Amino acid sequence: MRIDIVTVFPEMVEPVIQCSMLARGQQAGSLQIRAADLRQFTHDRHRTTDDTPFGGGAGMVMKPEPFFEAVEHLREEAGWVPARIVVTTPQGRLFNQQMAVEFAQVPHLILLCGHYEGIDERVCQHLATDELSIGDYVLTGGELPALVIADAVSRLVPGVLGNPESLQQDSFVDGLLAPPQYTRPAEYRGYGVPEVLLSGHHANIARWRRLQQLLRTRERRPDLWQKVSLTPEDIKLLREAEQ
Ligand code: 6SD
Repeated sequence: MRIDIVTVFPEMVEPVIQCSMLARGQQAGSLQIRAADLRQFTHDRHRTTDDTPFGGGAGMVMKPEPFFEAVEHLREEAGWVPARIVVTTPQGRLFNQQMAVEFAQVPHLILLCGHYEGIDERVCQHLATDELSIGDYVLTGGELPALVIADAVSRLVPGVLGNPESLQQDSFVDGLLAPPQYTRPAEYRGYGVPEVLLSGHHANIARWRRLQQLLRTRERRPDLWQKVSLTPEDIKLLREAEQ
């Protein structure tokens, strides 16, 4: 899979994509992530990427032409394979794990980063396939949301994570939060570890973990809990826990 992050601040994005899991996926060859400098797709002496808003108002708006030309260049370079072209904005649909799974199946993901007051609406309407938000708060630009999306998608690309089984335990995979985890020492500063995890009884451990997922999701995320479909076994686990 190829991921391009189009930005006026490539130096903000590059260190992140050379680090951690993202670097590993790239070494493994299953993933190619790059920062593309939006200014390379300008044609004037000052390499202008923004201009004043039509209709007046404070701040500047990012011009459409460099984005259109950048996407054309990157898609041509990638051989016009199927692509999703994402603009990150607080006005977008809320990004979630299901979208990450969907994007990980597409060979080319292009993330367009806005700045200032935002991007000319024609980019959003006629170039982007998706407008996404990573949460209800306002950032100074699209680089951090683009990196968040790139990270969430990358770890789902086969060959990026060391242990693909761990994906099954992720929060949100079955609409539930993940259970708590513990490691050695079994007692630290007087704080213990739930006995069942030390028992070696795999069926009991699985049941305990499932119950923790149910309890945490109900307690912490009523929005997710509303959508969970409980199995008869889940109902039994919860009933037993309540007694
Ligand atoms: C002006 C941007 C691009 C400014 C953003 C996205 C989310 N979820 N919060 N803030 C954002 C994206 C802000 O360029």
